[in-house]
Amino acid sequence: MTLYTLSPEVAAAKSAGTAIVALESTIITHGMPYPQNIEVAREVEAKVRENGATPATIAVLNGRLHIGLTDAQLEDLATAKDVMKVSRADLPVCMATGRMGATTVAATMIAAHLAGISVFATGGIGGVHKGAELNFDVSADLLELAATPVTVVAAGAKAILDIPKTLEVLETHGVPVIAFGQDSFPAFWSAQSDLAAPLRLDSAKHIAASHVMRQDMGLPGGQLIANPIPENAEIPAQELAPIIAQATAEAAAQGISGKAVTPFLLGRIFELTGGKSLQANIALVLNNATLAAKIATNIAAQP
Ligand code: PSU
Ligand code: MN
Repeated sequence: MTLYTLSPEVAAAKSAGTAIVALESTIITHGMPYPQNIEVAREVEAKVRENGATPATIAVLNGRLHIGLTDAQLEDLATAKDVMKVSRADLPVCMATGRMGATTVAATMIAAHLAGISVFATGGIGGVHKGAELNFDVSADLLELAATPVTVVAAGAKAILDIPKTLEVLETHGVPVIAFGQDSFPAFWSAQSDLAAPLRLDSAKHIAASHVMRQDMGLPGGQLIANPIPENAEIPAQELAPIIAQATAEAAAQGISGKAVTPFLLGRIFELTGGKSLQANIALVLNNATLAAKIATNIAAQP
């Protein structure tokens, strides 16, 4: 038996050799509340289509890995209870035991690569958490970027993370971190940060060409494309700093650890901003879906 099921739409795109963009599902189940999660998931898929590519939202439904979900499957996932947050370590366990699972950036990259999909759009990646020198909390997303040849479009990293340490780990592992159209590394809710991005490219065409160059050279690992949030959707960093500090302190006080840390922080920031963080999050995910679709169409156009 094959390892996964393609949605009819994704199967058609694969036979035609047209562009496909992978989308993750942890953002749906653990990153946003219902019903905004399902609305955003549908809008992101629509944005990919508008820009000439086919969306492939990835999740595990009753133990089956799905590459592309029908609307009914998307709804099942968004409303299911007890959905596992599935990273590299969890994916085979979730599949072998028939559970529902939402894939993180790491697991979505693995699934996309299995299905021959080169480009993936998300909001923010996991990274090195604040206090990592004591708690050792480093997301498996960073090691996946080093291992699996998928180009990931994100809006940089959230300030819940230690962004300088996140960039250092990516550098150590040889992951190209490429800011789109600017010199600084974007900081999720803010387009600019005071950190220089290691690399910069100004067109989807060049990003596609460097993806293809890595394949031709046989280099393992992907590219991280850091796409700044649209300026009209930004939230000033000084407005979020005290909220992030509070959420981080609460996580420590309540002994939250392991894979629960990121969902806990995202949920508290949503509550403490009265939903404002979610509006920005939606805008940047749509913006990333647009760029990812353009990169994917450029890759698909290569001979
Ligand atoms: N950061 C965000 N939004 C998210 C996540 C991270 O701004 O939804 C999710 C992604 O699925 C990411 C995962 O892959 O959290 C990382 O979790 P961890 O830090 O436990 O590796
Ligand atoms: Mn972690």
